[in-house]
Amino acid sequence: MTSDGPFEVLDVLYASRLRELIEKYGVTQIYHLAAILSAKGEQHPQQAWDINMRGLFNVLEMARDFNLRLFFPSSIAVFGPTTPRVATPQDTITQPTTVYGISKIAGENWCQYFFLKYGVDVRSVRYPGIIGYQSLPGGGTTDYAVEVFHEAVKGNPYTCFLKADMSLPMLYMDDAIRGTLELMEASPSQIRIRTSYNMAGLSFTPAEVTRAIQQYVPGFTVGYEPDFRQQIAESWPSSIDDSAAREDWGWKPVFDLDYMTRDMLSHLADHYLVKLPGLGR
Ligand code: VAH
Repeated sequence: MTSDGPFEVLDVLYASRLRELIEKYGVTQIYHLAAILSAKGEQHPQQAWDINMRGLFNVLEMARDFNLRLFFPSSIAVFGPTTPRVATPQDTITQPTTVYGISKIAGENWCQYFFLKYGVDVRSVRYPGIIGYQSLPGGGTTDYAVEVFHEAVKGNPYTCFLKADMSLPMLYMDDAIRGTLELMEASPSQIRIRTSYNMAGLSFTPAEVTRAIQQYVPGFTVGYEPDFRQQIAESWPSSIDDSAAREDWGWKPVFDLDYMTRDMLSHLADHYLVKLPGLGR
């Protein structure tokens, strides 16, 4: 038991255990966040496909059997090199070139199938890169945008695995959580799209987030050594049109680059017990 309620460790591929826990706790909603992300998925393609798809099938079947409301996180990784990169539309070409992206576009269509065929109330957004201080990143192409803050607060230089001018769509964790809850609390009649909604917060490059940090951590430096993740990032959009989410269920981000930077640095300074005079702490 945690301060927020019951806590169980579950392998999402273990369907019978998932069913037991749903019955044990009288679960009414599932936020299905378990998946292998883009970079890790390219290193273990079969495992990524298996976990991302079998895990989704398990929660979709449970949502059907128990009439649960289900959240499925898709990603801007469903877009590929043939997708318009600027202000990527809600309805456009989706030819992803990563296993992760392929699993997410397949997942979107399975979610729509379960809605149309069985009436399962499954809802989804295409998350950009999500940035938060609550945990370290794990296997994504946008991980640099979290790692860079940790190194800045610890007083270390950072070596970025993407090019300095690689612009990607991002979203601060506070906005991501609030927006996801707003989607899940919306009336079913508001949810016009049952594959997945485009969702965006802010776009920036490694150079831009570095400059934002240097406003508060003078002397912080970043070097660039692009690796295989640069090619993944180049296949994704640089900005997203999320007007459908704004019109249908009132989505609106709050955090811009400076606000996010101050919030990240402030929380990480507390975490590492570090003083940041530039931040007035
Ligand atoms: C990744 N953070 O980098 C995830 C996300 C759009 C990126 O899906 O794989």
